[in-house]
Amino acid sequence: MSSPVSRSLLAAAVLLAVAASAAGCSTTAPLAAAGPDLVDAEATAETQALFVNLQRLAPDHVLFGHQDDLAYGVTWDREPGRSDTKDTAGDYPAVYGWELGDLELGAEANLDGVDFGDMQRWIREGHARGGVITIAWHMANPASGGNTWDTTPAVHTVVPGGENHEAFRGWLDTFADFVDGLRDAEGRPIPVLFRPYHEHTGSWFWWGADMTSVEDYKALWRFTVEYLRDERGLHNLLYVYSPDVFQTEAEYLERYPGDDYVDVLGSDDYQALRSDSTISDMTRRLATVVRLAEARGKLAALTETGLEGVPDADWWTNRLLRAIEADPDARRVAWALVWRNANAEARAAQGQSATHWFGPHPAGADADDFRRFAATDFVLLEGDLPDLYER
Ligand code: BMA
Repeated sequence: MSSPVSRSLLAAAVLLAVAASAAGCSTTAPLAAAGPDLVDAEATAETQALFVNLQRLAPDHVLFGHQDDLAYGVTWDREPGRSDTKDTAGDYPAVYGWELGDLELGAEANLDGVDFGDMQRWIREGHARGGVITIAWHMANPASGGNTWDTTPAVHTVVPGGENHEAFRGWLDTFADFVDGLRDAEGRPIPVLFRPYHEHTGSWFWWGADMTSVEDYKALWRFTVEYLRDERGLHNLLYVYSPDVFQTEAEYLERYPGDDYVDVLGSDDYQALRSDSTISDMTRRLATVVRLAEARGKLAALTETGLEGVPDADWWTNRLLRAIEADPDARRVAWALVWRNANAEARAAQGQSATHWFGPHPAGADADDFRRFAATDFVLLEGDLPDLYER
């Protein structure tokens, strides 16, 4: 984290090693600390650093994340530099969630109308300010051509040997090309926490529990990793597993593709924070996820949460923060991401609920409470972050 110091230490170690080998001595000391044990043994230095730094922060902090934060807000759309989080608390979120649904169809904008070129620009901006990028993908149904919520069984058709496998490689290529275009100012690939096939313990997406077998789900996940990493050569991805709510460890792990295929153990949980009486369910689930993750040398995260319209004036401190802080294990989650703040006018024009927001916004009844939440030492917004991309 103290970059100039670690750079000069590394330089000193290199000089010593060079001097030692010039003098004919052998040295057994490693030149730099060993890398973390990631899905991708060739992960870029910045990707490794992100993992290690999130691990360092996790015991004492949670990074606040928000989906589509830079693209639009409750009352605005595509305004340079704008963010409902910043408008409310004076700083951007620490984690930016983005969504790729419809990229696989060759669309210019995602299923929520976010232009993919704009998205790449916002990802570069957030990363340049020191933020963290996570990507989900509400992918269309490859068997029926319907959308992501079309639950026609499809997984068995895209795994190796399936009739849609070749076409599905093409869909993964659209992802690989998009991610390959995510570069920092020096041309280095921007690290991305990739969260595919999420909420698979539920049955509302085509990869959901009732639509596919355990083995086919695992095969889909493993193929995806191997294709992106080994065939497409992407080395800036950390892979995030994120079931929906679960009761037992066995249920959580039922479709887990294996330690070699997952870097972060996540949990999507909207259910528990709807009422005071169920907050402890989230605490219990997070504690379980943290223990499972740490036993494997992995990170844990609250990968999606929120309450539509944030109707409670103390939701941030008295629900979300309380749920995370209530248990010494649960509080070691690395980040917590709330879902998007859909533009109210656009939603109403489409005949959909106009209160589809999950983050803060300045006119919200919860705005003061979000500021209290953001001001704690525990919660980190972007400006609170150390350099996450240097070890
Ligand atoms: C859902 C809703 C949808 C949206 C989808 C993908 O939870 O917000 O309106 O299309 O996520 O972002």
